[in-house]
Amino acid sequence: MKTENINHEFLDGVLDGGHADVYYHFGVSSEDALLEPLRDVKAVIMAGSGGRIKEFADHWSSLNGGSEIVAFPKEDRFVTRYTAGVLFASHGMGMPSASIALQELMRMVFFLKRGDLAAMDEVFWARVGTSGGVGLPGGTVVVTSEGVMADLKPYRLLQGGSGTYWFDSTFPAAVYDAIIAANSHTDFEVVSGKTVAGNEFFLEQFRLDGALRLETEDSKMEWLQWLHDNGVRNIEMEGAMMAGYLNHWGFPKFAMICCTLLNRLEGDQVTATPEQLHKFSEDSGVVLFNYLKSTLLS
Ligand code: R2B
Ligand code: URA
Repeated sequence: MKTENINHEFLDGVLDGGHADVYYHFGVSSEDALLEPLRDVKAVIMAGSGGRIKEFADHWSSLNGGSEIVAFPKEDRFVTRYTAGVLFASHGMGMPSASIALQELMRMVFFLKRGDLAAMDEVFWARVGTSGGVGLPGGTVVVTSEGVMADLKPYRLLQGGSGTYWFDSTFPAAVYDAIIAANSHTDFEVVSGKTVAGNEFFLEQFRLDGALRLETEDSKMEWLQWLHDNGVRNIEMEGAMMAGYLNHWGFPKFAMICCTLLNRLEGDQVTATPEQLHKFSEDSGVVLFNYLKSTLLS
């Protein structure tokens, strides 16, 4: 961990009982007894939708002999479940929403591990989601090697008035290699590659089917081809920020696993059937659980 990047000014007071930490968007605080069983957390798994979180927790519980599932009471922002060492939490859509979830979860992990940096080093983080493929057919699963923004540069935020905060939004190679190795026998393709995180589903992903249309067929195809030539394999909306923040604190183990819903070189609209979409989404879960089984159950 990079202790110099952890907000000790605020967080150390939580450990020594000086003040509580209120994880407002999750509806819990560091003083809630509900968090006590979570001290043993080994992995934090995030996904966009609350429904997936409930399914993931149910599945992980069944793989762990029907382990008890702890549900956080507040569900109007994020849905959260904990079972058998894994905390599952939804993050909504886009980096503004997901950054709220991630920052509160990072604080929660700091509290749960009592600020023990070696214990925090052991925690695995992942986002499992959907994406648009770049040169890949719908149904491929991409394990991200590097998160970039729409200009192929790393994640950054405005530093109002004075410039820009830059983040390292690469993903640890040992982890994405291990995830791919744990999934060598699937009936679908699992590949690694760079992933663009767009701040917009339509405009920053160069779609022509939004209410607003700022690109042409030519400029869209030129952008997509440029992404492809530079090793981008899919486009989603959270990964670059997540890698940037997790790297900032120095977590060594994290990943993003996304199924592709369509090949953006062939279109903009998501026209897969509900059955196909269900299978695509299930497959990204299969990739996650094959890895979790290989690391946490063996
Ligand atoms: C993938 O899918 C969502 C948009 O449909 C967004 O959260 C993302 O990253
Ligand atoms: N999610 C995205 O952000 N983009 C897509 O094209 C599909 C899913």
